[in-house]
Amino acid sequence: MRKYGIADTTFSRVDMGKIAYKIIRDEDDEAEIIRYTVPGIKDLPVAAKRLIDEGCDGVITLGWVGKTMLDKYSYLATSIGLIIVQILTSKHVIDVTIHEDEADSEEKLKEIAIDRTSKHARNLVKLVKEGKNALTKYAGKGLRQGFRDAGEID
Ligand code: RDL
Ligand code: RDL
Ligand code: RDL
Repeated sequence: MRKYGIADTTFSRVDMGKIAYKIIRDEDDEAEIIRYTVPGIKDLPVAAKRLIDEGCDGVITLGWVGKTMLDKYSYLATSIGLIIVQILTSKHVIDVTIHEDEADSEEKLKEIAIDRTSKHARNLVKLVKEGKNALTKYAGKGLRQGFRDAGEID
């Protein structure tokens, strides 16, 4: 039985955990899905590690980063932590991060959050279900999450 983990935060201003849950359920209706909500991004690496220790085949983390330099340093630390978890466990931890300075309006930020979460939740299911070559047909296509695809240069 496939098992997915969702780690999200109370700091986030969009309920991305709910969106990820729905997408994973739609894409893999037999799977077990475990959600783990923590206060903020720096708590995500251990949440991801615990989800994997409990048997998850892959995890999606959903973080929201504020606008200040302090927030950006917190994200850098988080990102390194998430990469360490992947190396230690040999499992994918798909990092969905929304940076509050990516857009000027709340509406646009919400749009980015929904798009990035949905696309990466699908990426996670593909990687868990099909493995190494699941995304190979999209290689070099300039795919983006949160924005329109940049496209391939020809
Ligand atoms: O462990 C408790 C907190 O330290 C932890 O939840 C942090 O991730 C909270 N946090 C910051 O301290 C910060 O400076 C967060 C941010 N910035 C941020 O931008 N986004 C967060 N948390 O989710
Ligand atoms: O785990 C899912 C994503 O977080 C991961 O695929 C990142 O590598 C995606 N990504 C960024 O989040 C980013 O801010 C990439 C870039 N920039 C980049 O410049 N090039 C990438 N990915 O290949
Ligand atoms: O070219 C515009 C964006 O792709 C670029 O600004 C990216 O760095 C934005 N971005 C993030 O900041 C991030 O944390 C992206 C991701 N994550 C991501 O997972 N996928 C993206 N962009 O395409």
